Amino acid sequence: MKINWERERQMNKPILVTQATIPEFEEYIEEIKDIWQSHWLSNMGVKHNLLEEQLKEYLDIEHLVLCTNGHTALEMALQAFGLAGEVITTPFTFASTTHAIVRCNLTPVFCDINPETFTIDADKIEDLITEKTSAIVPVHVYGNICEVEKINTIAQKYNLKVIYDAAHAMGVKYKDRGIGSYGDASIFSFHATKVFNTIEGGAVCCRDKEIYNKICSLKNFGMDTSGRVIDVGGNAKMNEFQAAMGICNLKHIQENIYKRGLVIRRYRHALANIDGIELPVEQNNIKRNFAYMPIRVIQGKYGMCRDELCSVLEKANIFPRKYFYPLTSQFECYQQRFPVQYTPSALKIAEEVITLPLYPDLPLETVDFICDIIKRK
Ligand code: T4K
Repeated sequence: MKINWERERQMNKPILVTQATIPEFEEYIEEIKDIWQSHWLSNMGVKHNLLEEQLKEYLDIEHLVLCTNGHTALEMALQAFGLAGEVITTPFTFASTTHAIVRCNLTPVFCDINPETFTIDADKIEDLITEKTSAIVPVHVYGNICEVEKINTIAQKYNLKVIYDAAHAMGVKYKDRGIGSYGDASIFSFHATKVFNTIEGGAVCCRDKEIYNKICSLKNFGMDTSGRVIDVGGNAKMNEFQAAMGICNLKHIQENIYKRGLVIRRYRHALANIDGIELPVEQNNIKRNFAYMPIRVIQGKYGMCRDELCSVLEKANIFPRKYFYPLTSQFECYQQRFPVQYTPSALKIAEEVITLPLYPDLPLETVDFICDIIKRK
């Protein structure tokens, strides 16, 4: 396909890593009209409750608690299980995962990742288990699925809880089951940058009714349905405007995932067979959500290193991101706080990875434009 470089240049519009998906303006206005009539803005209102029901069905799970964002969802899930001591997790993730663990007074123990899927390497978990281990917090990073069966077997053997950070995995299914139904609990992020957004937002899914009740209370200052304060909770309630955005966006999610898939297919086609550019594996038995487009830039095989390629793209007004560099285990705020395990695969991949621009309305000719720059090295 012929690239219209000049048009791109004239538009001079930066191409960012993503662009929030929003409904038609009129559609949202229509959805929020009754909020004006009712004056009911928050505290588990009609929109909130409707979205919870819709998401339970869409995600194919029994219990779901909506919250203000994915991060508070994760903190509440960790708190609800009353965990203590050490938690085995991945350093190849967004700050939120490790911060939530540390903010819940737990010690993260970093496990290396599988270099093909970028998720926690399940074969390395057992070596990290001690008498202090209480849980495993794996991440379905980029919407890639962790080895849920192996993780489940380990958790059963050692009596550990498994709480998945499924922030990237909205709508993903594995073996025909909603991904949120694996483990003891999973959290989703509905942030503006995600496959599905409620502006800011998130949810916890869990199997156990008691845990569900506990999270409902934790998100509302620890109050139960009769108003008794039974827990030291906080405020993580999703408001009606967020929920209304979710109701609108949920109507378009399938179409948006389909369009994301077309963008990814275009990238994969254009970037196949370039020395030193590695494309992510496509997992089997998965209904995917096409959340991110990570590539690896292999120094020595490609003409430049990852950071140099980023600079070249930035000069062309294209802004990919280094999700996830540095590893969370390298964060300044954690130094001297707890021992950091050696995770060679994660270290290597964090140095090589770039996530390319991806959103449903990203024009395919812009994808070609980006790939052409990568090909020219
Ligand atoms: N666990 C994992 C594994 C996560 O990745 C995250 C969040 C969480 C937990 C916590 O979930 P939340 O509490 O956030 O619900 C972004 C997102 O803010 C964050 O949600 C996400 N992960 C992380 C991977 O990416 P930044 O700092 O890179 O975002 P920012 O502001 O640079 O935005 C990236 C691009 O998105 C912009 O270049 C343009 C576009 N954008 C952004 C915003 C805010 C829009 O088009 N509209 C917008 O409103 O963290």
